[in-house]
Amino acid sequence: MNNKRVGIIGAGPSGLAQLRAFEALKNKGIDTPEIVCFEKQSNWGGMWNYSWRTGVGKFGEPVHGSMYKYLWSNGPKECLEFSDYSFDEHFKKPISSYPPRPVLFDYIQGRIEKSNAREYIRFNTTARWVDFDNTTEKFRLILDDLKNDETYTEEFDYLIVASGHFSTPNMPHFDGIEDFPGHIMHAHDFRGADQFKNQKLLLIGSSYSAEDIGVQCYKHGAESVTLSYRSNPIGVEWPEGIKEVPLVTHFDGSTAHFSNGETEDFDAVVMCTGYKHKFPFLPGKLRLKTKNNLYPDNLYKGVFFNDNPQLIYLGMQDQYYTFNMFDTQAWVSRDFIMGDYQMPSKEERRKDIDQWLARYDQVEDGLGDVDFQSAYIKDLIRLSDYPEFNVDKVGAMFKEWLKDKEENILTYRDKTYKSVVTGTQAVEHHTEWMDELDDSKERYLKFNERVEELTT
Ligand code: FAD
Ligand code: NA7
Repeated sequence: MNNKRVGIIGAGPSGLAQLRAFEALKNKGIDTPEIVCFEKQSNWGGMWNYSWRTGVGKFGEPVHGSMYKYLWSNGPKECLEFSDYSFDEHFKKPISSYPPRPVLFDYIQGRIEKSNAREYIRFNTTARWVDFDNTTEKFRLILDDLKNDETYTEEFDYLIVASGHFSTPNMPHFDGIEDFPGHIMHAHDFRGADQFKNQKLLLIGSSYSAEDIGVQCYKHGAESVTLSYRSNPIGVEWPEGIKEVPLVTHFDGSTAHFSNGETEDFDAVVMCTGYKHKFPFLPGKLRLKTKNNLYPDNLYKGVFFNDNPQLIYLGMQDQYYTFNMFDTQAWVSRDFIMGDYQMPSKEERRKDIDQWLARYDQVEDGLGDVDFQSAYIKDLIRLSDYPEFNVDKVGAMFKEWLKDKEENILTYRDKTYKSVVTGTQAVEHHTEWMDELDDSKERYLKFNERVEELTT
């Protein structure tokens, strides 16, 4: 009888991957520890569980969600496919390579609904505080049952932090912004382009959020979109109506001044300036302190906290790979907890981390990023029995995707890719992405039925 207890904070894709990893063992008849997952929202799915709310949720907790209406996958779905649950198994027919958010949410739920995982999740429960007792070698969690307004404590042998890191806005200040008369928000609070129709929009930042929110607002009728970058522009050929300029120096009323001397008037500003890794429930000595990058320091194999490997972080890297990376992490973590993976000494772990950091230091561009994260995934796959998938082929798809975006930022989502799990070639969505204004699952799937009719 396994009498260990494992606590998981968060039931997003990472936390669900951990539940699934243990479920896979249970299905083989293996005795697993008691697992409890705490989720502050009322449903699972993390970011993919869309919330119309901004600010605080119904129990006064900070809203976790940063996703918005009309969000379509920003990379080919073939690059994130679970290797133990294919898109074919879920949808029973080929679909396109860039589905909208509700379709990916449905896919995530499909796998987890096959198990009893819901039983292990305590929804509407916030992890409020954690400490570690060096004598008992257990974590003590202080938890808030939000619905019943009760606080209680539980002990665990292992703690999995799967609370995400795209939720707490990084919000810089620019001189004069306090007098800007229009709307100012962070991407975290963006819920869709509707409100920016016919507006002149300034987006600060030059990464995924700036690119995607900018293109969405253009697609849904903003008058103009200006992206202001700090280090490097996104640098693609933008259509008329979108442009990139260097960083804002200051605001004067509704006028933004840029470092190249240009000025322009705007109706609204969206800060697409990224997020902070924030763990308000962890004391400093247990807290991961990192910027958003592909190899956060102090995490052995990208998951085990080096000062105390009983503390495991999932999904803390910047992400090319997502769902399949969380899986490979969760499987290795599970094997450690089960005693099937021998943890090297702290010094050896440090050496391994340093090697990865040195390697990451050599990476120069997006293509290098892809190679780096692919190598990381391969390293993890080697360590567990997560069903193998062709990481080299997925890496090649990511590189194609980078090229597609460079060629045409408005049409890259019309491309199709081939699954490395099933060999299925994705079908084209019959409406081009730029003309598709409805992101509902119903329309998306109906639509694919039509494609099937047309091809049979
Ligand atoms: P999250 O999904 O953030 O889940 C963390 C969970 O932890 C949440 O449910 C939260 O409520 C819970 N939680 C947090 N704190 C506590 C606490 N104290 N107590 C209890 N529960 C807590 N990835 C893609 O693959 N494709 C995309 O197209 C894509 N688009 C994205 C667009 C946006 C705007 C953002 C922000 C991210 C996008 N991502 C995309 C990346 C996305 O972060 C991952 O796909 C995935 O959701 C990460 O999973 P996670 O479980 O690590 O974190
Ligand atoms: P990212 O990818 O972390 O990018 C943050 C961007 O914000 C990046 O371009 C930064 O520029 C910029 N930034 C950060 N601070 C500032 C300040 N002070 N001034 C100007 N610009 C700044 O976050 P995203 O939100 O784009 O993407 C996060 C996830 O959401 C991603 O995984 C997607 O799937 C969706 P820098 O290059 O550092 O100069």
